[in-house]
Amino acid sequence: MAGSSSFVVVANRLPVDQVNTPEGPTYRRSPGGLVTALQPVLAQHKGTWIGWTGATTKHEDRAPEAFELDGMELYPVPLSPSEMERYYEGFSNSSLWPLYHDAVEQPVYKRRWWEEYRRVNQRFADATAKVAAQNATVWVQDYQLQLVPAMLREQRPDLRIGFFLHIPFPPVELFNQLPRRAEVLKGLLGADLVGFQRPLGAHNFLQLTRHVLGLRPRGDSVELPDGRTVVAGAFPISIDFAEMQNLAQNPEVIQRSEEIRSELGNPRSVILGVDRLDYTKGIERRLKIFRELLTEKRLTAPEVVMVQVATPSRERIEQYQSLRVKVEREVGRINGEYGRVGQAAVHYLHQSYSRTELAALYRAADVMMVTPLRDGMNLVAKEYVAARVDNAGALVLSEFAGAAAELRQAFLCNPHDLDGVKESLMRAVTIDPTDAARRMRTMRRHLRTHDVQAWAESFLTALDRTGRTA
Ligand code: GDG
Repeated sequence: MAGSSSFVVVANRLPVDQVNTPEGPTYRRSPGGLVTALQPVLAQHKGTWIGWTGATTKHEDRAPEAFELDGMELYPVPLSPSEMERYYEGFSNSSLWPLYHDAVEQPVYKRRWWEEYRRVNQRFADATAKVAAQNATVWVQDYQLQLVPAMLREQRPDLRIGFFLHIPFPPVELFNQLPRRAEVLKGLLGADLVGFQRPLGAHNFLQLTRHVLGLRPRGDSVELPDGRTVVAGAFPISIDFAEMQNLAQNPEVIQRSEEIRSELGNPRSVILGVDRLDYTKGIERRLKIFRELLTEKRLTAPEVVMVQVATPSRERIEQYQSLRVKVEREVGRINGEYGRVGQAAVHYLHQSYSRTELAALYRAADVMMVTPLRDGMNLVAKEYVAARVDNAGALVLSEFAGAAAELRQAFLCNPHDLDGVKESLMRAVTIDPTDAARRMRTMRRHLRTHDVQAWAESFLTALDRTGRTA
């Protein structure tokens, strides 16, 4: 039986943070570009967002009731601690995440993880089938839910289904490692439109339908044996540009950014990194580069200092624990060799910050280093540009981040080539203000129109079109 929502978003997480009060848990909207872009669409269409609240519940417990927030209906899907371990930490983040990021860390495959991934995907699909109205539009998000489109279509062929992958989609040679590769591809092919960050992702996907399933993709689509056509395309995600720009113009944020510089000892240059503590982000190499430049005396501390915010992430997974040890060892080494009493060379912060503090940090940074080994898009790079309302600052950006395709005026570099990154960083540190302003202005002009609202609109328009031409 159909439900009543004509627009449904399905994502691993609901856009909320749980706040525990004496009366029990309540939810507060979490900051994020995705919810900013989708909230107006959801509010307008009596829409529902289906996802996990972020707190595991024992099997026997029921999921919290659906609730309303800012005009959106939020529909919680329960996850038990062992499902969390196998579906989320296991198959999603220890198999798929490293594999899809060029296997920069060795993916781990375990059969019981797959079983749980399938079961949890089925639960999300069942919930969606229940709440979606007849002929509704459903938008499934990201690698944790790749089986949902086909599971949903089986129950509800009337729906128009879109899928968007936030992370890279690997080439044939890598994807072929995946023990359940055919099932994953068939899962995605349940959608009418499969969206990727970059055209290469769409290309890899279409090639795989040929190599693994023997289909014959043509142009940007592939026809299935049942006669249905699935379209693949690139929809580079972006940020809420206006939100970051407004934050950065706020007098309190400006004052805070001045305070940060003075707390750092008023250095000539502040180099900033802001990342989830993840091995795809290239944090360790970035620190090594800074150390080498200090050793070679091309940079000297504390005239130049580095601030590295490494937001805690996936802390129960072993590879993340060992990354933390390696990063912290490197920070200790740099400060041991190049710091002074009361004057660190690297300020390392394994903490999560508010949006206002992030905006103040962006404004305080002369150089922003975004040097992932592989990244679907990288929103931090775009946020830095949006925050530079003063047209100052310079961005060093990895060619392996999706954002590099758009932010061409950044100092682009290959994060595997340490000497190349060093050159880019030195050019950014010593940039002439007129050149910096020219580059920043061009990047800002691009992002002003290519924001997250435009992204959602372009995906949903394309999804709508697939229904008409089919
Ligand atoms: C995945 C893909 C793709 C970070 N620290 C704090 C904080 N953040 C915010 C940033 C930014 C977001 O988290 C991180 O987004 P990224 O895009 O940089 O990276 P992933 O988390 O890996 O995201 C990526 C993205 O999905 C979207 O499709 O771009 O390629 O890997 O917005 O500002 N926010 C707050 N405190 C922090 O300490 N409040």
